[in-house]
Amino acid sequence: MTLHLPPGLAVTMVDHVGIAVPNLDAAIDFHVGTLGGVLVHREINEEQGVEEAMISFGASGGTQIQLLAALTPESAIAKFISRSGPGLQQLALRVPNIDDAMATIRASGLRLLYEQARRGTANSRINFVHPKDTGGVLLELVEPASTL
Ligand code: MC0
Repeated sequence: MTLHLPPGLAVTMVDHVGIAVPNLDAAIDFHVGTLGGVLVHREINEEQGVEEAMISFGASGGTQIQLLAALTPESAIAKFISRSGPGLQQLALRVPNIDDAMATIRASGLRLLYEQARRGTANSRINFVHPKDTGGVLLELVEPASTL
């Protein structure tokens, strides 16, 4: 798959991959108990309509798995599961500055889902690029609360 990202997007790493799950506790049990990950963060994000849990692997951290459960039937996660079933829902790329990244995406003609960045996990700032503009992947841009 080719993601048609503009060359100027200053991605520093894959921040996380998001998995839509029907039952958050069961998914945490699997990722921690069976896969050996560590639950490093859990929160409810009402605006996004999700309860989410971050799973980290290995001593150095790095790319995490984000488990996403719907809070309401209108949630993007509920719609995704009813259409496609549980599974990979998004790829999140870390950027040093979300406003710069959004400007670059806009200049490239790709569709951002939000006019302004919104609050994401652990007080990060996030936006999304429409999956129809990225080769079929819902792409999240994330600026962590403290840029690493
Ligand atoms: C929909 N489509 C996807 C997709 N969701 N393709 C790939 N990956 C996805 N996740 C496809 C559909 O199959 C359809 O294709 C086309 O996009 C348009 O579908 P739609 O009817 O407009 O679909 P909706 O209503 O489900 O909306 C899709 C959209 C929505 C991406 C706009 O899910 C959205 O606003 N997502 C951003 C917010 C979000 O995902 N929040 C939850 C994570 P066809 O070919 O049938 O036309 S919150 C989060 O991630 C935070 C906490 C964080 O990380 O910090």
